[in-house]
Amino acid sequence: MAEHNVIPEKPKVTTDNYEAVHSKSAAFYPEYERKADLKHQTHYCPGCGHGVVHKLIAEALEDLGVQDQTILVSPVGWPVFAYYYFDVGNVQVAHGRAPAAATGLKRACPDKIVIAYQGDGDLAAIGTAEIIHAANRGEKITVFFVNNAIYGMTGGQMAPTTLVGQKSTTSPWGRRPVNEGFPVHVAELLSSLQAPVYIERVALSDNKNIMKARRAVRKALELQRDGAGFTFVEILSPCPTIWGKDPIEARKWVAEQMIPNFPLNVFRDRRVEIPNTIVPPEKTVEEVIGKDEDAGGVAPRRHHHFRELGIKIAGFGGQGVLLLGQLLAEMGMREGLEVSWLPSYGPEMRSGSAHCHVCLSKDRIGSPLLSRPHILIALNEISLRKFASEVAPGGFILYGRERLPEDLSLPQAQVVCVPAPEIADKLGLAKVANIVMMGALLEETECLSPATAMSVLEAKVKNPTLLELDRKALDAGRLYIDHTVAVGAVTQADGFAQ
Ligand SMILES: Cc1ncc(C[n+]2csc(CCOP(=O)(O)OP(=O)(O)O)c2C)c(N)n1
Ligand code: SF4
Repeated sequence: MAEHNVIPEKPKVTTDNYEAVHSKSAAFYPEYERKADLKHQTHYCPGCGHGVVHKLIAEALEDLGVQDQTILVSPVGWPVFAYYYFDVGNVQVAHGRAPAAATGLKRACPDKIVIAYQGDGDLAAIGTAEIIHAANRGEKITVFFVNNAIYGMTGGQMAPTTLVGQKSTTSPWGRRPVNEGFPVHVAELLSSLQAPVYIERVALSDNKNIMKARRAVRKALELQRDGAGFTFVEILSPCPTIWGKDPIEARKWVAEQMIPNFPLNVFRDRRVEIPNTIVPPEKTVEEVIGKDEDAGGVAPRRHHHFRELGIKIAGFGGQGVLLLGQLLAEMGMREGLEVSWLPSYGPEMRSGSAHCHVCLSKDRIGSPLLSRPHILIALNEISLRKFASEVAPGGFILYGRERLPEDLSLPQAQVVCVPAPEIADKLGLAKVANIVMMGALLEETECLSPATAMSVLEAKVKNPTLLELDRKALDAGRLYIDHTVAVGAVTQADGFAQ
């Protein structure tokens, strides 16, 4: 991203025939990445309001000199393509969640300009809760709400803002209040709240109104730059394609149909002082809630031979995949590391596939999601085949079977096979196979201490018989590595552990 703290002089574009007076805002990328046959066009249809709104925002960012401080949050819907155009920090989020993501970003980085750019399907349907609560908390973000009265991207289903009588694929007879309710007036709804500082509705119906929209966009961003509070601009916007109109008719439809239903207005324009009654805590959390006796105190910090270790554990539901991850994260925490645990599993709790990511780090963790884990613990063959190639070169794979499948070659990683189910069966309880794997992991990699493992198990497992089995399973996993793997009896020719 280029430096833009000072308003740059735009380079003049001159040819033999003309000198360009207007040129593309520097807040846009010089070139938009598009497939070869689409290079001459943007994602948006001719006459679409999104292109105009993009332009208004980009010009405002450039003129205010805040391009380098800006984070644009774009959710599902046409707004999600914004990252192809704006040369700012871009974050894509799930449907409706932009105000929540923007809240987190702004709180973590209060000096940034954080923008949520949302459609009406996104903001006023699936994201209703997020926008209302972000506005109600007075988050210091700016929301640009592009209201085209329809779900554009998915081909024209009814939106909460669809007009009474307006046809859509899901209201083919036209919206009927008795069945589908009345259109939701978001700007009015938000202006019933105390915290917002600026709420305006504008329209892209003609040049005069576009200039008003331009001023509103700027004003919202200026207010955010000056630390004011929650700012919101609703923009009535044409969607010629789904409305089945040409661009000129679509603009007319905004003027003649949308504006009477959604009156243009400044609904809120005042500074709000939200009383800050937060006083710094006088006591530590431990002093307030007491020491967690179950935790057995914090284990002494030990030397770790890694700065950051990403572990992926995979298998099927019922194998203790997620629990193994939780235990490792808890152990890391007790050893003074930053930790994260990110589970992923299907709707079925048993027999469906399940995996989790565990990060252990000496530094703050940027993302709990691991695209290149250092270690894979695969508890079944399906997971091994699915995830082995993700392991970082030089990484380690712990496979919970006696040997690798004949046809599988894993040259990039060290592989150790441990027949955990058989070991657990011999101990008398199949479900401690995950603890056998934990023992093997600790012995082979020395990433965490077995003593910490026992202290965590003692805190979590209340049944003494089960705890004893866990202790045996942990030892069995460690011994297997020491006695069996060390003599090369089970690791595979493909791995370089032998
Ligand atoms: C969780 C989830 N539900 C539904 C969808 C399907 N979906 C994609 S875009 C969209 C509607 C977008 O409409 P709007 O927010 O009005 O934006 P527009 O495309 O009109 O600009 C929907 C429902 C999805 N991607 N994710
Ligand atoms: S379908 Fe509508 S909202 Fe989507 S790009 Fe085309 S005109 Fe714009």
